[in-house]
Amino acid sequence: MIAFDPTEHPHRRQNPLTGEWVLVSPHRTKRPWQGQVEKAPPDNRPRHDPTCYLCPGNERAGGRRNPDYASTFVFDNDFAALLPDGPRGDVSAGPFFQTQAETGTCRVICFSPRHDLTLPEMEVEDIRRVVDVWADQVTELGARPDINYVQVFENKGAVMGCSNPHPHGQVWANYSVPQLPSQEDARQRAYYESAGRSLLLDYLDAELDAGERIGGNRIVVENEHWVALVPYWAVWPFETLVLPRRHVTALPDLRDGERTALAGLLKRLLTRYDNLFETSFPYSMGWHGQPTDGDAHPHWQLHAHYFPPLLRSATVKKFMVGYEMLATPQRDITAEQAAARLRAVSEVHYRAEIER
Ligand code: H2U
Ligand code: ZN
Repeated sequence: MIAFDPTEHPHRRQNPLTGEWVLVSPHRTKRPWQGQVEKAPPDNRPRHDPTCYLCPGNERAGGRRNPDYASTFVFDNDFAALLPDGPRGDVSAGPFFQTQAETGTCRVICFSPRHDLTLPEMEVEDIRRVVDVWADQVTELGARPDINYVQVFENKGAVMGCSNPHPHGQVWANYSVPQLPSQEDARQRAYYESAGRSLLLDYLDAELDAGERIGGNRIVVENEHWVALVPYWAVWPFETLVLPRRHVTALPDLRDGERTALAGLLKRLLTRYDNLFETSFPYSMGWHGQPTDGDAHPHWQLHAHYFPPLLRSATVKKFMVGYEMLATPQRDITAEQAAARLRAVSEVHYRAEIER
C-alpha cells in the first residue's frame, strides 16, 4: 500500500472559519497544462459614458442625478434590498415558519469618476480613497443602534451578475448579523476561548513560517502590513484571503500607513488577477470584520475574501453545481498551484503593457 500524499491523492480540507470541507482532487491536474489562454474581446470603454447611471453628472435609473464627483461617490441604493426605519418584529410560528423583521440600509460606492478604469488600473492614492470610504461607511452606519453588521462588498464582471462596468462596490448594513459573518464569529470566538489567540493570526503565522507550512507556498503578495494568500481551504480556483499582519477587528481601526499599504497590496493582487488570463478578472469580494453591536470582539480578525469564478481562461469558469450543490465543493488545481500561478504573472497590468 502506498503512503497518502496530498499533492497526488484526493483529500478533503477544512475551512476553520466556517467548518465546511472542500474536496481536492490534485490527480486530475496531472495531465499536462495545455497553456491555452483564450483572450476576451478588447475592452474599449470611454472615460465617460452618457448612458451609464454611475458616471458623474448622469441621471440614475431611479431618476436622481449624480453630482459631478471627482473621486469617490456614495449614494443610497435606488432599489435597496433593505429598508431603514421599519418595525421590529418576530412572528415565527413553530419550527417551520421562522420569520423576523429585517431592516437596514443599502448603498452604492463609485470608486472613480472614470468609467473606463477598474481598481488595478487606478493610482494607489485613488485606491487609498476607496479604502477610506469603506472604513468611513462602517464607522457611520455601524454607529446606528439599528445596525449590527456592515457588509462592504464588490461584485465585478458580467459573469458575477454585475450590472455595470463602471468601477463600483456596495455596502449593505442591517440589524441581524448575516449568516457567514455569524458563522465566522462563532468559530473565531471558540478558537480564541481555547487558544487565547486569534484564529486568523495563528493561521497567518503558520503560512508565513516556511517550515510549518503544509503542502507548499500559498502566499501571493505581501508588504509591511498585509498578506494576500490562497487559503489552504480555498474553494474557488483562484480564491484569496487578504489579512492585516496586526490584530485589527474592523476596517475603521486601520491606521494611516496600513490603509496606504492596503491600497498598494490590492493594486498588485488585482493586477496579477487581470494578467492571469489577460482579462478584467471577475470576482465577488467583501470585507469581514467584527459586528457593530457595540460589544468588544477581540476574537475577530479583519479580512477580505476574493472569490473569482474563472478556472482555465477568460471564458472558462468554474461552476458550483452538481456535487457542489448536493454534497461539498470540489476543486482540481490545489491552493498551492493556484498561488504559484498568481505569483508567476507580472505586476505590470497587461493593458498598460499594451500601451507602452
Ligand atoms: P452591482 O454591484 O451588482 O452591479 O449592483 C449595482 C447596484 O446599483 C444594484 O444594487 C443599484 C442597483 O440596485 N442601482 C441604483 O441604485 N441606481 C441605479 O440607477 C442603477 C443601479
Ligand atoms: Zn460610468
